[in-house]
Amino acid sequence: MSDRREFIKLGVAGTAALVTGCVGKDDGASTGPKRSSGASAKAKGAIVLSTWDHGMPANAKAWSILQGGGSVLDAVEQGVGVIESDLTNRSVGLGGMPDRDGHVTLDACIQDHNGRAGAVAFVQRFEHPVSIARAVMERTPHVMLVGAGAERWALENGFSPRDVEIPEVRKAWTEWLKKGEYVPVANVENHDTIGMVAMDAQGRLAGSCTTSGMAFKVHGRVGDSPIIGAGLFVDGEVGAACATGVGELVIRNAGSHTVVELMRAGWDPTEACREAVQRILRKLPDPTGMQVGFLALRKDGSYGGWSVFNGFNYAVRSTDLEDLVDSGHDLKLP
Ligand code: SD4
Repeated sequence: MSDRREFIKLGVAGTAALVTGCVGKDDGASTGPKRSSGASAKAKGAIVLSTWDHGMPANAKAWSILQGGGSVLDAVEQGVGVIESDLTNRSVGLGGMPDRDGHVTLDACIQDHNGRAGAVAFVQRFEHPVSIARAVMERTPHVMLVGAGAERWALENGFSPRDVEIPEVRKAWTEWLKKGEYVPVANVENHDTIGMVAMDAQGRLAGSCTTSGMAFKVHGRVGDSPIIGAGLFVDGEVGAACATGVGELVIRNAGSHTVVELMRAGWDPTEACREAVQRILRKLPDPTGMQVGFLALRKDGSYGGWSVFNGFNYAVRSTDLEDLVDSGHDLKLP
């Protein structure tokens, strides 16, 4: 496990030193629309962005759909679907880390150019929660279904459950049970929740987000990832944003919606992500282990990301670029 996911837990004292000693890549200020050192880039035409390095294969799939004339909604659904199907991924899909009762519970959402949205939360035994989310959007008058009701609806609507037993995950859970302590951790490597935002050549936007959530969470806990406005927000007039990291912080600050609204007010995508991060930090007495990263795409093709700590990266695919980019950050891990 530890070779795939390397968590760094900061001591409280260590973090306090970082907060005072190393805030910000440029001037260390914590308020206002500052020019960030990680400036936004701009793509011409279609573009796909997704969180972490598993965003690379996800983007490749999404891009092939766009190139083949598929819709941007198909692209964001099937792009993240590649990662949901990867059973070696410990934070997305059925290969994810379980909650404290040993159950892998999944959250996902999707939103289109016109603001239509679908979501599922706290679902078990389905390989593609993002596809159920899309079906909720397209086949019901609702936005979100959760738990047993979502599972029953999925069964009734043609989704088949899949039972997966991964000894390595079982072992990690039984190890965890020895102490049974839940500590949010900042994942500084990668392989975390996947959020994807994309735009086709006609300027139509869509986004998706899917996760198994925080490892060893309380059974029933739902994070930001399936919450429209928190883990994802798409507004066809403005742009799209998605989030990764400690979901509670993202929900409390309506993270992705905040980023999009800042872009609507004229903020550059990177600066909008940074301001959303700083709003979280301003209310957080101790940021120990509290990684959050935002990724944003504006309708004019400009894009950027920002995170609390270093270590967050995102994958970019456009006509002339296929790359993994380190986001700017406010706090530095030792
Ligand atoms: C959650 N935001 O469930 C997700 C987890 C995550 O990086 O993104 N971790 O809170």
